[in-house]
Formats: sequence, C-alpha cells, structure tokens
Amino acid sequence: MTYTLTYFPIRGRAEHARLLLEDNKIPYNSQVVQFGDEWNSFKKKGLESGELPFGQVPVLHDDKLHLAQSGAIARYLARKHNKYGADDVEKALNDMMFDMGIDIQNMYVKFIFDENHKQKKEEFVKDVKGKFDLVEKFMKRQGKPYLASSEPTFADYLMFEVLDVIKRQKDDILKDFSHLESFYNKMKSRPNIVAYRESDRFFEKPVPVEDS
Ligand SMILES: N[C@@H](CCC(=O)N[C@@H](CS)C(=O)NCC(=O)O)C(=O)O
Repeated sequence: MTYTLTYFPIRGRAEHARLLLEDNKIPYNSQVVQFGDEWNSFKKKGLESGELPFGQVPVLHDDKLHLAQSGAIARYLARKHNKYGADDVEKALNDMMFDMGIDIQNMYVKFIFDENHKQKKEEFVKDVKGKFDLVEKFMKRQGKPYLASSEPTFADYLMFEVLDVIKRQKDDILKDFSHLESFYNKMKSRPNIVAYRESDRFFEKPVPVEDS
C-alpha cells in the first residue's frame, strides 16, 4: 500500500517526512490541500470520517491508519524503514535530537508568525545560535557523520530542514558551527534530496508568510 501524506502547499511541519520518503525513494502520494475554503471543508469532512484525527495536518495515511502529529509520523516511518538508529542508545539520542529540532522549529514558528518579526530578527538569530551551539557541542562529542548515527535518521531530516529554513533568514548563520555546517552541506548534497528539491514536488515556501 502506497502512503499518502496530506499537507498544505508549503514545507511547514511535513517537510522532514517528505525528505525521509524522498531520500530513501519510498513511494508516496502527496495530497496537497489549499488554504481557505478548500481546507475548511476538507477539515470538516476529515474530522467526521476520522481521516484527520485532530482536524490538523500533516496526516500520513497508510491503508486504514490515519496518523496525525508530525513527530508520530516521523517515528512511524523511521521504525518501518529502519531510519531510527542502529541500537537503543542511538535511538534514544535520535529521539533527543528530534525533540531539539522541534524546539528550534517552534522558536522559528513563533518568530516568523509575529507580525513585528522584522524588528525581532536580531534577537531571534541570537537565541537560535544559542541552541545551535548546544547541538554543535553534542556533535563534536559524538563524532558521528550525522547527528547521532552513521546514516541519516528521522532526526537528521528534521534538523536539516530546520537549518535550511533558518538559513533563509541569515545565510551565514552556521559559519561559527563547523560540525553543523558540514552536516547541513552533507544532507543538502545527497543526490535524492538534490533531485527532490529541484522537482515540482518541492515547495520553496516554509510557511505562508511573505519573507519566510
Ligand atoms: N503538533 C502538530 C501540529 C499540527 C499543526 O499545527 N498543523 C497546522 C499546520 S502546521 C494545521 O493543520 N493548521 C490548520 C488548522 O488547525 O485548521 C504536528 O506537529 O503535526
């Protein structure tokens, strides 16, 4: 059964799952729902049928399973396709790094949806660099090619996405973080990720905000 991933025509909270699927050439259908009236009626029907359990997206459909919550989706795909880490310790560390990625993503979401975000950019950059510094030190201690593993896991797809979106605000933001920067470049140059990001399946916009 081919997966269907339902989301808006943005990267948002679905992109790390798309990256995992694309990088590993796992077949999936992308169901794109437009904002506005289309979403409102889709949401109503989805809540009634159970296909949108919480009336929000992303949702991953796998036969009779309708899975909401981007973290649950990432972990489900990671378990099914062996992208969770090599052993229990790696799995735990990937859980930790995924949740760190979500913390950073939430900082970005809070910043970008603030209508005065242009004036708050310097503060955001300073705060987010504080988090990058912690991730950098973790990577240095670990000494692994990816965050906690020798092959990309669900945590790596999320962290890459978060870094890529934040770089759009300040392109040289990784210059003082050599481990993070080389991780970012490694992820970005993976052939299937390059091909995906050049395809018409890729949405450039992280969120529906003009300068996102
Ligand atoms: N914790 C959820 C958050 C899901 C969420 O906030 N979805 C938003 C888009 S990113 C949504 O569906 N908004 C439309 C609505 O609530 O009507 C996750 O990580 O998936």
